[in-house]
Amino acid sequence: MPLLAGALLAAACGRNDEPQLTALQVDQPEGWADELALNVPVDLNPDPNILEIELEAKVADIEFREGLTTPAWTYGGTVPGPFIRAKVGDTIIVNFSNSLPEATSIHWHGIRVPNEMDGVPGVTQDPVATGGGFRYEFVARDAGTFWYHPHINSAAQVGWGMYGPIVIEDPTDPEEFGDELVLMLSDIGLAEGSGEFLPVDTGGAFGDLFGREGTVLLVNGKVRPTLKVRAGKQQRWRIINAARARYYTIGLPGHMLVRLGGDNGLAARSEEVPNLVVVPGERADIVFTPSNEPGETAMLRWVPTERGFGTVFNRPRENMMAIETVDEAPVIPAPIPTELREIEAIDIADAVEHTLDMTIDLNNNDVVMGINGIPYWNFEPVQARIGETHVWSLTNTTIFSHPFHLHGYFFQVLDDSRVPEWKDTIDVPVDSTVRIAIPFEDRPGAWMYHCHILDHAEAGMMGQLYVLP
Ligand SMILES: [Cu+2]
Repeated sequence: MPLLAGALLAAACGRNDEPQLTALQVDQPEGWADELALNVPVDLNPDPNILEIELEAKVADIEFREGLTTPAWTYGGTVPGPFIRAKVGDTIIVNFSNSLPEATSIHWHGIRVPNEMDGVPGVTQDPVATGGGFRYEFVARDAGTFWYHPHINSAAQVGWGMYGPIVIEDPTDPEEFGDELVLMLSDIGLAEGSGEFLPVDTGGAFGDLFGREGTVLLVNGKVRPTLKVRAGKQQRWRIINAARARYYTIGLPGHMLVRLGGDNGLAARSEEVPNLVVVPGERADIVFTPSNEPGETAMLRWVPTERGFGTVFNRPRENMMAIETVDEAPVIPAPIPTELREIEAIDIADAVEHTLDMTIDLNNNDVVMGINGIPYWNFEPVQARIGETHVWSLTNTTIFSHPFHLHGYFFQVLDDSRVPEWKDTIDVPVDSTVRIAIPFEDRPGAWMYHCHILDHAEAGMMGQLYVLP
Protein backbone atom coordinates (compact mmCIF):
# COMPACT_ATOMS: atom_id res chain seq x y z
CA MET A 1 0.00 0.00 0.00
CA PRO A 2 1.41 3.42 -0.86
CA LEU A 3 2.50 5.44 2.12
CA LEU A 4 -0.05 8.17 1.58
CA ALA A 5 -3.03 5.87 1.36
CA GLY A 6 -1.79 4.02 4.41
CA ALA A 7 -1.48 7.21 6.41
CA LEU A 8 -4.94 8.33 5.33
CA LEU A 9 -6.48 5.04 6.27
CA ALA A 10 -4.73 5.05 9.62
CA ALA A 11 -6.07 8.54 10.26
CA ALA A 12 -9.60 7.63 9.26
CA CYS A 13 -9.81 4.27 10.98
CA GLY A 14 -8.55 5.31 14.41
CA ARG A 15 -10.59 3.37 16.94
CA ASN A 16 -10.85 6.03 19.63
CA ASP A 17 -13.78 6.15 21.98
CA GLU A 18 -14.78 9.63 20.85
CA PRO A 19 -15.44 10.91 17.34
CA GLN A 20 -12.56 13.06 16.19
CA LEU A 21 -12.71 16.17 14.12
CA THR A 22 -9.77 15.83 11.85
CA ALA A 23 -8.38 16.80 8.50
CA LEU A 24 -6.05 14.51 6.66
CA GLN A 25 -2.59 15.98 6.69
CA VAL A 26 0.57 14.51 5.35
CA ASP A 27 2.67 17.25 3.82
CA GLN A 28 0.76 20.54 3.82
CA PRO A 29 1.00 23.77 5.82
CA GLU A 30 0.15 23.55 9.53
CA GLY A 31 -3.62 23.46 9.97
CA TRP A 32 -4.13 23.64 6.18
CA ALA A 33 -7.61 22.15 6.18
CA ASP A 34 -8.78 22.76 9.76
CA GLU A 35 -11.74 24.86 8.63
CA LEU A 36 -12.82 22.05 6.31
CA ALA A 37 -12.55 19.25 8.85
CA LEU A 38 -15.14 16.51 8.68
CA ASN A 39 -16.53 14.43 11.49
CA VAL A 40 -14.94 10.97 11.43
CA PRO A 41 -17.19 8.23 12.83
CA VAL A 42 -16.05 5.72 15.43
CA ASP A 43 -15.43 2.26 13.99
CA LEU A 44 -17.08 -0.17 16.42
CA ASN A 45 -15.80 -3.31 14.73
CA PRO A 46 -12.33 -4.68 15.53
CA ASP A 47 -12.07 -6.44 12.15
CA PRO A 48 -9.80 -4.26 9.94
CA ASN A 49 -11.93 -5.17 6.91
CA ILE A 50 -15.22 -4.08 8.47
CA LEU A 51 -16.21 -0.50 9.14
CA GLU A 52 -19.18 -0.50 11.49
CA ILE A 53 -20.68 2.73 12.70
CA GLU A 54 -23.72 4.16 14.44
CA LEU A 55 -25.49 6.91 12.55
CA GLU A 56 -28.38 8.93 13.93
CA ALA A 57 -30.50 11.30 11.87
CA LYS A 58 -31.46 14.22 14.06
CA VAL A 59 -32.21 17.92 14.15
CA ALA A 60 -29.24 19.91 15.47
CA ASP A 61 -28.66 23.62 15.93
CA ILE A 62 -25.89 24.73 13.60
CA GLU A 63 -24.41 28.18 13.21
CA PHE A 64 -24.19 28.73 9.45
CA ARG A 65 -24.56 32.50 9.83
CA GLU A 66 -22.54 34.12 12.58
CA GLY A 67 -24.51 34.46 15.79
CA LEU A 68 -27.60 32.77 14.35
CA THR A 69 -28.56 29.15 14.76
CA THR A 70 -30.38 27.00 12.24
CA PRO A 71 -32.28 23.85 13.22
CA ALA A 72 -30.55 21.78 10.55
CA TRP A 73 -31.47 18.21 9.65
CA THR A 74 -28.31 16.20 10.08
CA TYR A 75 -26.58 12.87 10.23
CA GLY A 76 -24.96 12.72 13.65
CA GLY A 77 -25.36 16.42 14.46
CA THR A 78 -22.99 17.84 11.84
CA VAL A 79 -23.32 19.15 8.27
CA PRO A 80 -22.01 17.31 6.34
CA GLY A 81 -22.54 14.05 8.22
CA PRO A 82 -19.67 11.76 9.21
CA PHE A 83 -17.03 11.03 6.59
CA ILE A 84 -17.13 7.35 5.74
CA ARG A 85 -13.77 6.16 4.44
CA ALA A 86 -12.94 2.56 3.70
CA LYS A 87 -10.96 0.52 1.22
CA VAL A 88 -12.09 -1.62 -1.68
CA GLY A 89 -13.44 -4.94 -0.42
CA ASP A 90 -14.35 -3.67 3.05
CA THR A 91 -17.76 -4.40 4.51
CA ILE A 92 -19.57 -1.28 5.66
CA ILE A 93 -22.21 -1.63 8.35
CA VAL A 94 -24.28 1.37 9.35
CA ASN A 95 -26.60 0.99 12.33
CA PHE A 96 -28.97 3.77 11.45
CA SER A 97 -31.52 5.36 13.77
CA ASN A 98 -34.02 8.07 13.00
CA SER A 99 -34.69 10.83 15.54
CA LEU A 100 -36.14 13.23 12.97
CA PRO A 101 -39.79 14.27 13.21
CA GLU A 102 -40.56 12.40 9.97
CA ALA A 103 -39.62 9.21 8.16
CA THR A 104 -36.35 8.99 6.26
CA SER A 105 -33.91 6.51 4.66
CA ILE A 106 -30.35 6.42 3.36
CA HIS A 107 -29.40 6.04 -0.29
CA TRP A 108 -25.72 5.23 -0.94
CA HIS A 109 -25.24 7.35 -4.04
CA GLY A 110 -23.05 5.60 -6.61
CA ILE A 111 -22.20 2.52 -4.56
CA ARG A 112 -23.11 -0.82 -6.16
CA VAL A 113 -25.09 -2.08 -3.17
CA PRO A 114 -27.45 -5.08 -3.09
CA ASN A 115 -30.92 -3.90 -4.10
CA GLU A 116 -32.36 -4.22 -0.59
CA MET A 117 -29.69 -1.78 0.70
CA ASP A 118 -30.46 0.99 -1.82
CA GLY A 119 -32.56 3.01 0.61
CA VAL A 120 -35.61 3.78 -1.50
CA PRO A 121 -38.74 3.72 0.70
CA GLY A 122 -41.63 1.80 -0.79
CA VAL A 123 -39.31 0.17 -3.35
CA THR A 124 -36.33 -1.45 -1.58
CA GLN A 125 -37.28 -0.95 2.08
CA ASP A 126 -39.93 0.51 4.35
CA PRO A 127 -39.44 4.13 5.33
CA VAL A 128 -37.52 4.42 8.61
CA ALA A 129 -40.12 6.01 10.88
CA THR A 130 -39.36 8.41 13.71
CA GLY A 131 -37.82 6.35 16.52
CA GLY A 132 -37.07 3.50 14.13
CA GLY A 133 -33.86 2.14 12.68
CA PHE A 134 -32.34 0.13 9.86
CA ARG A 135 -29.13 -1.82 9.54
CA TYR A 136 -27.39 -1.10 6.23
CA GLU A 137 -24.70 -3.57 5.25
CA PHE A 138 -22.83 -3.84 1.97
CA VAL A 139 -19.39 -4.47 0.52
CA ALA A 140 -17.55 -1.51 -1.00
CA ARG A 141 -16.74 -3.10 -4.36
CA ASP A 142 -15.42 -0.05 -6.17
CA ALA A 143 -12.99 2.75 -5.48
CA GLY A 144 -14.28 6.26 -5.87
CA THR A 145 -15.93 9.23 -4.27
CA PHE A 146 -19.51 8.65 -3.23
CA TRP A 147 -22.03 10.12 -0.84
CA TYR A 148 -25.13 9.34 1.15
CA HIS A 149 -28.44 11.14 1.50
CA PRO A 150 -32.14 10.44 2.17
CA HIS A 151 -34.46 9.20 -0.57
CA ILE A 152 -37.74 10.41 0.89
CA ASN A 153 -38.94 14.01 0.83
CA SER A 154 -35.42 14.41 -0.46
CA ALA A 155 -35.54 17.97 -1.80
CA ALA A 156 -36.41 19.17 1.70
CA GLN A 157 -34.27 16.73 3.70
CA VAL A 158 -31.14 17.15 1.57
CA GLY A 159 -31.78 20.89 1.40
CA TRP A 160 -31.85 21.08 5.22
CA GLY A 161 -28.44 19.43 5.59
CA MET A 162 -28.71 15.66 5.19
CA TYR A 163 -25.69 14.43 3.27
CA GLY A 164 -22.32 12.94 4.02
CA PRO A 165 -19.21 12.00 2.02
CA ILE A 166 -17.81 8.54 1.29
CA VAL A 167 -14.39 7.74 -0.12
CA ILE A 168 -13.47 4.20 -1.04
CA GLU A 169 -9.73 3.97 -1.33
CA ASP A 170 -7.94 1.72 -3.76
CA PRO A 171 -4.60 0.82 -2.19
CA THR A 172 -3.16 0.27 -5.69
CA ASP A 173 -3.87 3.85 -6.83
CA PRO A 174 -0.80 5.76 -7.93
CA GLU A 175 0.26 7.95 -5.04
CA GLU A 176 1.61 11.02 -6.86
CA PHE A 177 -1.61 12.98 -6.52
CA GLY A 178 -0.77 14.97 -3.40
CA ASP A 179 -2.54 15.29 -0.11
CA GLU A 180 -6.20 14.67 -0.22
CA LEU A 181 -9.19 16.77 0.70
CA VAL A 182 -12.92 16.11 0.40
CA LEU A 183 -14.87 19.22 -0.63
CA MET A 184 -18.58 18.66 -0.20
CA LEU A 185 -20.31 21.54 -1.96
CA SER A 186 -23.85 22.47 -1.04
CA ASP A 187 -26.08 25.37 -0.17
CA ILE A 188 -28.79 26.04 2.37
CA GLY A 189 -31.93 28.15 1.96
CA LEU A 190 -32.05 30.64 4.83
CA ALA A 191 -34.35 33.67 5.01
CA GLU A 192 -32.60 37.00 4.59
CA GLY A 193 -30.54 38.00 7.66
CA SER A 194 -31.87 35.03 9.58
CA GLY A 195 -30.95 31.52 10.65
CA GLU A 196 -34.42 30.25 9.77
CA PHE A 197 -35.12 28.11 6.75
CA LEU A 198 -37.07 29.53 3.85
CA PRO A 199 -40.47 27.85 3.46
CA VAL A 200 -40.22 24.50 1.74
CA ASP A 201 -42.37 25.69 -1.18
CA THR A 202 -40.45 28.94 -1.74
CA GLY A 203 -41.10 30.31 -5.20
CA GLY A 204 -44.12 28.08 -5.79
CA ALA A 205 -44.31 26.51 -9.23
CA PHE A 206 -41.31 28.55 -10.36
CA GLY A 207 -39.31 27.06 -7.48
CA ASP A 208 -40.21 23.58 -8.74
CA LEU A 209 -39.31 24.53 -12.26
CA PHE A 210 -36.03 26.33 -11.56
CA GLY A 211 -34.99 24.09 -8.68
CA ARG A 212 -34.53 25.69 -5.28
CA GLU A 213 -30.97 26.87 -4.90
CA GLY A 214 -30.07 27.73 -1.31
CA THR A 215 -29.20 31.30 -0.35
CA VAL A 216 -25.97 30.47 1.50
CA LEU A 217 -23.10 28.60 -0.13
CA LEU A 218 -21.41 25.92 1.94
CA VAL A 219 -18.13 24.06 1.56
CA ASN A 220 -18.02 21.18 4.05
CA GLY A 221 -20.86 22.94 5.85
CA LYS A 222 -18.87 26.19 6.27
CA VAL A 223 -19.47 29.63 4.81
CA ARG A 224 -16.34 30.88 2.98
CA PRO A 225 -13.78 28.73 4.81
CA THR A 226 -10.06 29.28 4.28
CA LEU A 227 -7.81 26.60 2.90
CA LYS A 228 -4.05 27.00 3.36
CA VAL A 229 -1.82 25.89 0.55
CA ARG A 230 1.87 25.93 -0.20
CA ALA A 231 2.87 27.20 -3.63
CA GLY A 232 3.47 24.26 -5.96
CA LYS A 233 2.37 21.66 -3.40
CA GLN A 234 -0.41 19.68 -4.97
CA GLN A 235 -3.70 18.73 -3.36
CA ARG A 236 -6.11 16.09 -4.55
CA TRP A 237 -9.64 17.41 -4.22
CA ARG A 238 -12.54 15.01 -4.16
CA ILE A 239 -15.45 17.30 -4.98
CA ILE A 240 -19.03 16.22 -4.31
CA ASN A 241 -22.04 18.27 -5.35
CA ALA A 242 -24.62 17.65 -2.61
CA ALA A 243 -26.80 20.67 -3.42
CA ARG A 244 -30.45 19.98 -4.16
CA ALA A 245 -30.42 22.04 -7.38
CA ARG A 246 -27.26 24.13 -7.79
CA TYR A 247 -24.67 23.45 -10.48
CA TYR A 248 -21.05 24.32 -9.72
CA THR A 249 -18.51 25.58 -12.20
CA ILE A 250 -15.13 25.26 -10.53
CA GLY A 251 -12.35 27.45 -11.80
CA LEU A 252 -9.50 29.49 -10.43
CA PRO A 253 -8.10 32.16 -12.72
CA GLY A 254 -4.43 31.51 -13.38
CA HIS A 255 -4.59 27.92 -12.14
CA MET A 256 -4.88 24.78 -14.18
CA LEU A 257 -6.77 21.88 -12.72
CA VAL A 258 -6.11 18.28 -13.68
CA ARG A 259 -9.13 16.02 -13.63
CA LEU A 260 -8.40 12.44 -12.58
CA GLY A 261 -11.91 11.07 -12.69
CA GLY A 262 -15.22 11.46 -11.00
CA ASP A 263 -18.19 9.38 -9.99
CA ASN A 264 -16.77 5.89 -9.98
CA GLY A 265 -13.05 6.26 -9.54
CA LEU A 266 -10.29 7.20 -11.92
CA ALA A 267 -10.94 7.89 -15.59
CA ALA A 268 -8.80 6.24 -18.26
CA ARG A 269 -6.56 9.31 -18.50
CA SER A 270 -5.94 12.50 -16.58
CA GLU A 271 -6.73 15.72 -18.41
CA GLU A 272 -6.01 19.39 -17.83
CA VAL A 273 -9.17 21.44 -17.58
CA PRO A 274 -9.48 25.24 -17.37
CA ASN A 275 -12.57 24.76 -15.23
CA LEU A 276 -15.04 22.02 -14.62
CA VAL A 277 -18.76 21.72 -14.07
CA VAL A 278 -20.06 19.47 -11.31
CA VAL A 279 -23.81 18.90 -11.48
CA PRO A 280 -26.02 17.87 -8.54
CA GLY A 281 -25.16 14.35 -7.42
CA GLU A 282 -21.96 14.25 -9.45
CA ARG A 283 -18.35 14.04 -8.21
CA ALA A 284 -15.02 15.25 -9.56
CA ASP A 285 -11.60 14.03 -8.54
CA ILE A 286 -8.98 16.64 -9.40
CA VAL A 287 -5.44 17.73 -8.65
CA PHE A 288 -5.09 21.38 -7.71
CA THR A 289 -1.63 22.91 -8.01
CA PRO A 290 -1.36 26.21 -6.11
CA SER A 291 0.43 28.70 -8.32
CA ASN A 292 -0.02 31.95 -6.41
CA GLU A 293 2.93 33.72 -4.80
CA PRO A 294 3.54 33.07 -1.11
CA GLY A 295 1.38 35.44 0.96
CA GLU A 296 -1.36 35.80 -1.68
CA THR A 297 -4.97 34.78 -1.23
CA ALA A 298 -7.14 33.59 -4.13
CA MET A 299 -10.89 33.08 -4.09
CA LEU A 300 -12.58 29.97 -5.31
CA ARG A 301 -15.77 31.37 -6.73
CA TRP A 302 -19.16 29.99 -7.54
CA VAL A 303 -19.73 30.95 -11.16
CA PRO A 304 -23.24 30.76 -12.64
CA THR A 305 -23.59 27.75 -14.94
CA GLU A 306 -25.81 27.91 -18.01
CA ARG A 307 -28.42 25.29 -17.20
CA GLY A 308 -31.38 26.83 -18.93
CA PHE A 309 -33.90 29.60 -18.65
CA GLY A 310 -32.76 32.46 -16.40
CA THR A 311 -30.00 30.52 -14.66
CA VAL A 312 -27.18 32.88 -15.62
CA PHE A 313 -28.81 36.21 -16.42
CA ASN A 314 -27.88 38.94 -13.93
CA ARG A 315 -26.49 36.52 -11.39
CA PRO A 316 -23.26 37.53 -9.65
CA ARG A 317 -20.31 35.31 -8.93
CA GLU A 318 -19.99 34.47 -5.25
CA ASN A 319 -16.97 33.70 -3.11
CA MET A 320 -17.00 30.12 -1.95
CA MET A 321 -13.62 29.47 -0.33
CA ALA A 322 -10.45 31.48 0.29
CA ILE A 323 -7.20 29.85 -0.76
CA GLU A 324 -4.34 31.34 1.21
CA THR A 325 -0.83 30.65 -0.02
CA VAL A 326 1.38 30.51 3.05
CA ASP A 327 4.66 32.33 3.28
CA GLU A 328 6.91 29.37 2.58
CA ALA A 329 9.24 28.62 -0.29
CA PRO A 330 7.39 27.12 -3.25
CA VAL A 331 7.93 23.47 -4.09
CA ILE A 332 8.23 21.97 -7.56
CA PRO A 333 4.98 20.28 -8.53
CA ALA A 334 5.17 16.55 -9.07
CA PRO A 335 4.30 15.22 -12.51
CA ILE A 336 0.81 13.76 -12.76
CA PRO A 337 0.56 10.47 -14.63
CA THR A 338 -1.48 10.55 -17.84
CA GLU A 339 -2.56 6.94 -18.09
CA LEU A 340 -4.57 6.14 -14.99
CA ARG A 341 -6.70 3.10 -15.53
CA GLU A 342 -7.69 0.62 -18.17
CA ILE A 343 -11.33 1.12 -19.07
CA GLU A 344 -12.68 -1.13 -21.77
CA ALA A 345 -15.34 0.26 -24.04
CA ILE A 346 -18.69 -1.46 -23.55
CA ASP A 347 -19.70 -3.76 -26.40
CA ILE A 348 -23.01 -2.34 -27.63
CA ALA A 349 -23.39 -4.57 -30.70
CA ASP A 350 -26.40 -6.39 -29.20
CA ALA A 351 -27.54 -3.62 -26.88
CA VAL A 352 -31.21 -3.05 -26.11
CA GLU A 353 -32.12 0.55 -26.97
CA HIS A 354 -34.41 2.83 -24.98
CA THR A 355 -35.19 6.52 -25.24
CA LEU A 356 -35.87 8.40 -22.04
CA ASP A 357 -37.19 11.84 -22.78
CA MET A 358 -37.17 14.28 -19.90
CA THR A 359 -40.41 16.23 -19.98
CA ILE A 360 -42.07 19.17 -18.31
CA ASP A 361 -45.80 19.90 -18.55
CA LEU A 362 -47.12 23.25 -17.48
CA ASN A 363 -50.82 23.41 -16.75
CA ASN A 364 -51.80 26.79 -15.39
CA ASN A 365 -49.74 27.06 -12.21
CA ASP A 366 -49.09 23.37 -11.90
CA VAL A 367 -45.72 21.91 -12.91
CA VAL A 368 -45.61 18.20 -13.67
CA MET A 369 -42.32 16.70 -14.75
CA GLY A 370 -41.79 13.23 -16.05
CA ILE A 371 -39.92 10.79 -18.22
CA ASN A 372 -41.50 10.26 -21.62
CA GLY A 373 -44.35 12.46 -20.44
CA ILE A 374 -45.15 10.21 -17.48
CA PRO A 375 -44.69 11.48 -13.91
CA TYR A 376 -43.22 9.08 -11.37
CA TRP A 377 -46.55 8.28 -9.71
CA ASN A 378 -47.69 6.64 -12.98
CA PHE A 379 -44.30 5.21 -13.97
CA GLU A 380 -43.97 2.46 -16.54
CA PRO A 381 -40.80 0.52 -15.71
CA VAL A 382 -37.93 -0.01 -18.10
CA GLN A 383 -37.13 -3.72 -18.01
CA ALA A 384 -33.75 -5.37 -18.32
CA ARG A 385 -32.30 -8.82 -17.73
CA ILE A 386 -29.06 -9.73 -16.05
CA GLY A 387 -26.46 -10.15 -18.78
CA GLU A 388 -28.01 -7.54 -21.07
CA THR A 389 -26.39 -4.30 -22.08
CA HIS A 390 -28.62 -1.32 -22.69
CA VAL A 391 -28.08 1.91 -24.55
CA TRP A 392 -30.31 4.68 -23.25
CA SER A 393 -30.74 7.86 -25.23
CA LEU A 394 -31.45 10.59 -22.69
CA THR A 395 -33.15 13.44 -24.49
CA ASN A 396 -34.00 16.89 -23.26
CA THR A 397 -36.12 19.40 -25.14
CA THR A 398 -37.22 21.23 -21.98
CA ILE A 399 -35.99 24.69 -21.02
CA PHE A 400 -33.76 23.40 -18.20
CA SER A 401 -30.83 21.01 -18.04
CA HIS A 402 -31.29 17.82 -16.01
CA PRO A 403 -28.59 15.88 -14.15
CA PHE A 404 -29.63 12.27 -14.73
CA HIS A 405 -28.76 9.71 -12.03
CA LEU A 406 -29.09 5.93 -12.23
CA HIS A 407 -29.12 3.80 -9.08
CA GLY A 408 -27.27 0.51 -8.75
CA TYR A 409 -25.25 0.44 -11.98
CA PHE A 410 -22.41 2.30 -13.58
CA PHE A 411 -22.58 3.49 -17.16
CA GLN A 412 -20.30 4.92 -19.80
CA VAL A 413 -21.23 7.93 -21.88
CA LEU A 414 -21.09 7.15 -25.62
CA ASP A 415 -19.17 10.20 -26.75
CA ASP A 416 -15.77 9.85 -28.39
CA SER A 417 -14.76 13.33 -27.28
CA ARG A 418 -14.85 12.30 -23.63
CA VAL A 419 -12.14 10.49 -21.72
CA PRO A 420 -13.60 7.04 -20.93
CA GLU A 421 -14.81 6.64 -17.36
CA TRP A 422 -17.55 5.02 -15.30
CA LYS A 423 -20.35 7.26 -14.13
CA ASP A 424 -23.69 7.22 -12.35
CA THR A 425 -24.71 10.87 -12.87
CA ILE A 426 -24.57 12.84 -16.12
CA ASP A 427 -25.84 16.23 -17.17
CA VAL A 428 -28.33 16.30 -20.02
CA PRO A 429 -28.19 19.90 -21.27
CA VAL A 430 -31.08 21.76 -22.88
CA ASP A 431 -31.76 20.62 -26.46
CA SER A 432 -29.42 17.66 -26.36
CA THR A 433 -29.28 13.90 -26.37
CA VAL A 434 -26.80 12.01 -24.22
CA ARG A 435 -26.33 8.30 -24.95
CA ILE A 436 -25.21 6.02 -22.15
CA ALA A 437 -24.30 2.32 -22.20
CA ILE A 438 -25.18 0.23 -19.14
CA PRO A 439 -24.14 -3.38 -18.57
CA PHE A 440 -26.50 -5.12 -16.13
CA GLU A 441 -24.00 -7.53 -14.65
CA ASP A 442 -25.70 -8.63 -11.47
CA ARG A 443 -28.06 -7.66 -8.64
CA PRO A 444 -31.59 -7.92 -9.98
CA GLY A 445 -34.23 -5.70 -8.42
CA ALA A 446 -36.15 -2.46 -8.76
CA TRP A 447 -33.82 0.50 -9.20
CA MET A 448 -34.51 4.19 -9.58
CA TYR A 449 -33.43 6.68 -12.17
CA HIS A 450 -34.20 10.37 -11.82
CA CYS A 451 -33.18 13.94 -12.27
CA HIS A 452 -30.89 14.98 -9.40
CA ILE A 453 -32.35 18.45 -9.23
CA LEU A 454 -34.36 17.12 -6.33
CA ASP A 455 -37.22 19.55 -6.90
CA HIS A 456 -37.54 18.07 -10.39
CA ALA A 457 -37.46 14.50 -9.07
CA GLU A 458 -40.24 15.34 -6.63
CA ALA A 459 -42.23 17.05 -9.38
CA GLY A 460 -42.24 13.65 -11.13
CA MET A 461 -38.98 13.36 -13.10
CA MET A 462 -38.16 9.88 -11.84
CA GLY A 463 -38.74 6.34 -13.01
CA GLN A 464 -38.03 2.73 -12.17
CA LEU A 465 -35.92 0.07 -13.79
CA TYR A 466 -36.76 -3.58 -13.20
CA VAL A 467 -33.71 -5.77 -13.60
CA LEU A 468 -34.89 -9.34 -13.87
CA PRO A 469 -32.69 -12.36 -13.03
CU1 LIG B 1 -34.22 18.13 -13.76
